[in-house]
Amino acid sequence: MEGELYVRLGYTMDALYRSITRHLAYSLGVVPTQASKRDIYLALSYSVRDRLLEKMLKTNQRYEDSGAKRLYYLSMEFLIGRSLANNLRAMKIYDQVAEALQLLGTDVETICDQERDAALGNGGLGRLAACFLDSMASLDMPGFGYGLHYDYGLFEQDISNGYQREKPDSWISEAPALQVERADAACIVPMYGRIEETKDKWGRHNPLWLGWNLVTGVPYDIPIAGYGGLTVNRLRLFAARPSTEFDIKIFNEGDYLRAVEQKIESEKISKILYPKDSYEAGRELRLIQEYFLVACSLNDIVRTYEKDYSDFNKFPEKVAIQLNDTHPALAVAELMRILVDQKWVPWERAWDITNRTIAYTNHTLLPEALEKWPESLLARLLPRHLQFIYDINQQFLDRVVTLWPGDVDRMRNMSIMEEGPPRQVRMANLAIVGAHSVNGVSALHTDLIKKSLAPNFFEMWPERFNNKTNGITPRRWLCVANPNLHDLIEDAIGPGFVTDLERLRELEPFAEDPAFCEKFMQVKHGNKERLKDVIFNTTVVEVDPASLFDVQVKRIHEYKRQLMNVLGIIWEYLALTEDGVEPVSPKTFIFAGKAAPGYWAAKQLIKLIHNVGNTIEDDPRARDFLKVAFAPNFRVTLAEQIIPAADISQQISTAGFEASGTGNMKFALNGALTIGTMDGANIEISQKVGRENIYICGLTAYEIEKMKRAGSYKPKAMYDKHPMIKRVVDSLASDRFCPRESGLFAWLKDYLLADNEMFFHLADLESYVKTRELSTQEYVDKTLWAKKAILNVARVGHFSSDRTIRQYAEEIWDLVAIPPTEAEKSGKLK
Ligand code: 7GP
Repeated sequence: MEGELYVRLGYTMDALYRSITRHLAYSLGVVPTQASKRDIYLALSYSVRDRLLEKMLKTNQRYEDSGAKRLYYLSMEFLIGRSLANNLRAMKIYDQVAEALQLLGTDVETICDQERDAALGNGGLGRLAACFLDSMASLDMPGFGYGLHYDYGLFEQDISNGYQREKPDSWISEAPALQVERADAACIVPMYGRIEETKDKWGRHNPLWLGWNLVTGVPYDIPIAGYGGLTVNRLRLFAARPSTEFDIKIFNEGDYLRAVEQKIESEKISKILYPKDSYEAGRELRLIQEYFLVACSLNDIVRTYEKDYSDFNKFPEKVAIQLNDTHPALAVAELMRILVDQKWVPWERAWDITNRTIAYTNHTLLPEALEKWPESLLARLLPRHLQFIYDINQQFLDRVVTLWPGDVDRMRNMSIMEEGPPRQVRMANLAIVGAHSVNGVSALHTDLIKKSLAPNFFEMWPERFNNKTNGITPRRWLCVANPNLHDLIEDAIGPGFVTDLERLRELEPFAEDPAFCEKFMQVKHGNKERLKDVIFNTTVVEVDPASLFDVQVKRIHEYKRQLMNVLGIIWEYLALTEDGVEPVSPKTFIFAGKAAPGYWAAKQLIKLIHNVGNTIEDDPRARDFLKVAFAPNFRVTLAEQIIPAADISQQISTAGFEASGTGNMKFALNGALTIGTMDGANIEISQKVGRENIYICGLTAYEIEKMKRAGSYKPKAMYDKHPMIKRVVDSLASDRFCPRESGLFAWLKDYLLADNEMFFHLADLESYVKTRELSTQEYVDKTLWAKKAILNVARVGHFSSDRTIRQYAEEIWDLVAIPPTEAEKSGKLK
């Protein structure tokens, strides 16, 4: 069909109003005058979805016409949050929609506030994936996400008597307004079964994988709008469904119950996101999930490629695959299997294609997060893949032997198989061997990968290792989260900086402009007022927007050292109540974050934060100076409310442990000053904003490493020597903060004083407390503070995920932008 491919959709206020009312009637069956807020939210989302799909089809056509290379980002997590407001801004229809909604007797904020978060991720790794999708679309790059369509996202966190309680997050009721089901592109995934060793007609070894179970992968596409709304990419999420073919066979055998059981079994695969941000050993269902993602994605990728090409010679020139950590590392074996077993590509050639296509990003050095899967489990679940892993390993070790003959230790260390018992497959080794690029996510982290995580691999393939410092999308983390700051900046430096964030530099002179400083601080104050309400509604704690908002929000983890923050608070509390040292400004400490359900120490920390807060609140000497609030159920939407309101951002991980951090960037972009250790991207942030505009404390990664090796960290000696450290630790271990639950926190004293305390809390405590004091003093000088905050905003343009994605595109993927045609820009249909 030539000419009008689609019904023409309007973008005026009028057209949007008609579209919303039409969806109210014909998608939801409600009369506009009787529509609830939720009805209107859904009708508006459907109207937006129509328009996104229109642009998505056109974008896809443009990519096909160009024959350009495509990038596929494989990730077990995409932490999207809400979509509606972001899409309205990207498509530049926010104001029109606001007007249309007024005609319906409501307003755009209220309606956007109806949306639930899509929480298909745990933390940094999943949120980074979401920022990357936004940047690829905004840069007109053919880059697509592949993930799982979980029924349940990350659990909801309730707080009861200071303890975390988990509740299921049933997200899918919300999903239809965001996505389209693509049953036409479903694929079939085999698992389990056995290998039968046969010979082909030329007498060559020809193993067959037989007797598998089949599961169907049904794709759901979520349109991802680039800024400007012309390029719309897609995130494709697979849901597991029973394979109909298999069902029919059992049904025909008359075993109805077994067939239904099988159905339920299959659907389990995409039921729930694992709620750990470091992996949990040995969970069979998790390995099945990882394989399911890989099998569905590669099936789709290969099918798309084969529409245009009859052999695989051009595959690495047309396809790039990025592995978001090792979770999808089975892609190495699966691509080999497809090429060799299904497409008859010779092994060596297949290996070359695989290696040139796949790249791997590491996101953590924590030993417990390095995935290993028992050989026996793989032998059962994926017998053919295991054979490929053996062959890959054999070829690889042969090379190691030639390069370092007789170096058995090196071989043992580099092998993809770890000797047992039990024998295990090391997924990081598989990813490093299989990929042409291995990258870390900050300069320090990449350095540590080279020197401590994989030094032997670095020696063998130095050119393979590279750094891509993380970034964040300014569309969500400035335009959507902090519209008033965005407008203020736009008034000062003009439009265009949202897609060219280095332009924020032009703000620098305004740091000396008293009128601008005044307005900047007013915006911050407005954001603090907004947050005050959010906190009051969820905790009943009343915070004072005139106080300093000192914020630490992120997953609860020992290495992130929320405990050190609490020790600092207790220090200030004791100084105030026992030594009569008043802080120069009233302070509000704001925490938020989820603990993995099985992580006892992290859950205790949540309880501790609550109890310290209550003790201070109950103390008339302290409550007017210090306040602690723990905002429950941290998620993207809450981050959007908290970050713009922060004066201080706490980024105090033990140096060497936080791969990069991205929260640190979001806070700086919103004008908070960082108190941080020399860890992850904090180091690069301090280089950009200037040491005088950031509060750095604590030991360096190098110093910590040295002390660890020498065994010279003696926390007990520090406790004995330093009276204040002693007082803080003793009060923590006493019943002072748990009068009704005697002994609750006593364990923390043993924990902090043990020589093998991994996270060096007491080693950094004094430096940390002094740095906090300095920051509080400077906060009182409003002129100085405004200047520093503005300079932070002006100098963090580097941390836009647009910059990160450009680097991936140029240095790893060899991916180019395919910008909209003139016809698309002028709004004409093809
Ligand atoms: C996180 C890192 O902890 C954080 O430092 C980094 O900024 C982020 O990835 C994005 O690169 N890691 C995870 O969230 C995670 O789940 C386990 O790591 C593989």
